[in-house]
Amino acid sequence: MTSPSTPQTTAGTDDRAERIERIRQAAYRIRRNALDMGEVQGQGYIGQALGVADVLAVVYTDQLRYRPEDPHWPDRDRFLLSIGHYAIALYAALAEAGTIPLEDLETYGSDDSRLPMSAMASYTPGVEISGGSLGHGLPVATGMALGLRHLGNPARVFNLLSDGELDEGSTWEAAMSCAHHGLDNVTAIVDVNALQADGPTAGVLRTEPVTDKWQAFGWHAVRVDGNDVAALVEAFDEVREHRGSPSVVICDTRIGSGVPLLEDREKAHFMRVDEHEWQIARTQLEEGLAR
Ligand SMILES: Cc1ncc(C[n+]2csc(CCOP(=O)(O)OP(=O)(O)O)c2C)c(N)n1
Ligand SMILES: [Mg+2]
Repeated sequence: MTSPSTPQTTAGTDDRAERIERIRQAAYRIRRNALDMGEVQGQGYIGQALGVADVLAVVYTDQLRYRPEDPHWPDRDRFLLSIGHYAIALYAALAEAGTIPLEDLETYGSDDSRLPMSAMASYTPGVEISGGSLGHGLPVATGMALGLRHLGNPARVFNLLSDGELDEGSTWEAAMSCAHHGLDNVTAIVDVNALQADGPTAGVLRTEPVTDKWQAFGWHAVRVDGNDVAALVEAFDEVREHRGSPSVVICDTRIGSGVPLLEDREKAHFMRVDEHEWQIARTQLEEGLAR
């Protein structure tokens, strides 16, 4: 397993190019961690983890305030993963952040592991809510953000949703409520990978135009290439300054990003990877970092 970087707990003030390179390196390690975990099971939600790695690298190494050694620090920013099946991506990021030890990744999805295949708050340090049943993240984020505001706590609440989660009515009820209360301490992040369990999002249930919908619900909305670290940094820097309404960063990502072998696989939602392919995947990932 690769070693974690020193966690950044505040937005950096270093030179922009250095900052972006540092995040790119973190995204590489997050992808490496995800491949290592994927190999433990031989299959899983590997494409999503690779696709969302750049987003998680920006959030965990550049934006979020937290103490890796004290996951319950009351003033921490909360990161809520409502898409429980993306647990592999979150564990990869938490290992990079130093919240969970790298050795734990070798137990991913095994009996008695702290890292179950669907994220559960009671099992894993740094996991704020249990996922699985889609559409619960934003309602919880809204309640948490109201509570924090009531307490005068300046912490922010982030919620990572998938495009499939936009099919859930509860997401939009919460979106309305969050905007109604002017909760500018909430940042939603939507991973638009254009895919769901039953096929392309456009065919399952049309969610576009996604940006217009969030704006109509009273949100400050920014749409960005979710595999472009520089563009992500700009978007997250911009929304952190926004006041008066909640913000959403809509991220267009590529399933399997960073590993050409795993991009555009036919069965991409739950990917099976042959034994001999893991090393090819790692080599391709390294080649991508060198470019
Ligand atoms: C309320 C609810 N309905 C259905 C499911 C079954 N389910 C699990 S993952 C998934 C796909 C959701 O879309 P998305 O997260 O965009 O898929 P991905 O990008 O990971 O392929 C579905 C429907 C669920 N977990 N919860
Ligand atoms: Mg999707």
